[in-house]
Amino acid sequence: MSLTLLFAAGQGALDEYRAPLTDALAAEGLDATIATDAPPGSVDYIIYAPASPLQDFAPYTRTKAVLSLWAGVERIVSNPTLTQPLARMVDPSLTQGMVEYVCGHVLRYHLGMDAHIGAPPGTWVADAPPLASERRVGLLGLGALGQACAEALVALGFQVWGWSRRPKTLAGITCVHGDEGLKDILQGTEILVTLLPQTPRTENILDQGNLALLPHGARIINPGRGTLIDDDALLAALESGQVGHATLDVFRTEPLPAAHPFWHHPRVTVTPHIAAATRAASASRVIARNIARVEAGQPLLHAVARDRGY
Ligand code: NDP
Ligand code: OXD
Repeated sequence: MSLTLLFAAGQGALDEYRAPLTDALAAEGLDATIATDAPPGSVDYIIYAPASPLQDFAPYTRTKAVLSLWAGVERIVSNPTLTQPLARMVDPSLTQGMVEYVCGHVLRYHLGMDAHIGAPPGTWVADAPPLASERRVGLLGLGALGQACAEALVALGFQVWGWSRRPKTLAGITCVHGDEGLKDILQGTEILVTLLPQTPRTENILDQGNLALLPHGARIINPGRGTLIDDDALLAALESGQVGHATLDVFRTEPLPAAHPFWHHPRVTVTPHIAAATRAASASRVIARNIARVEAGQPLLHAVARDRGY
């Protein structure tokens, strides 16, 4: 039986996906038609990205799952018309991209690279950085991405702490959770990486009070979501020196508006939501595998828990 897949990921997105998705479906032995428009009652699966105008999922009565091309699902998870199971993107290439972004920016801070890159000719300050084993890096979020980053940072020799909602035990990582755990991790963290999802409970988690818990001059890297940080509190903490520098990849409004103070702040690096892209070839394999599982009566992988919001 042939399946109908609705590719709802925004104008032109299917151009990039058609060939890899066709190959991935064939490799799973699936016969499917991929369309950007189809009668709702005929659609077996929806492949979704937030650029799609699709908002009303109610007419898709036959649809067995909505498969997100994004890891973060905050723009779809609370849609009241969505009653179908929702899977988010967990993909080795996306994870690898995030590991490279996080390790690169952690090493920039750890090694104090800016001091040398920006130094006037003739500057000779032989101030060697500490070893990674003398530096504590903290991750808020120990999910698919946070955990992979934590493991890579452990492999580089850092003292790694991680904070999650539920308790965890991970080799080489000091894992904490809950309100007390948040305090503990913030108090000792010189370089903080935020890899939490956007949910009502994570909004403004880095507010004035929590930023004040960090050691003076701490660095922040946020590839998670813009809402995790109270922008005004961060700007104040940068002014006072409480936060030494911030690298921000995600923002409340994207693209970051031209007038936003982050663009011009000397102690902020803005990257344009490029920490980890979803790559068509590997994402297509993830999607096809998940469809094959559902067709075989197996549980959907990477299912989003609606009540948790991630
Ligand atoms: P996961 O769902 O795998 O992990 C989320 C982590 O956050 C889990 O460890 C979870 O805890 C923790 N968490 C969630 N809510 C809370 C809370 N209230 N208190 C404490 N911990 C909490 O997500 P991923 O690792 O795959 O992705 C993380 C985020 O990264 C995405 O949601 C997205 O926003 C962002 N992202 C950004 C990209 C970019 O290019 N900038 C690319 C891809 C993703 P627990 O383990 O206990 O459930
Ligand atoms: C994602 C992202 O969630 O790119 O996949 O931010």
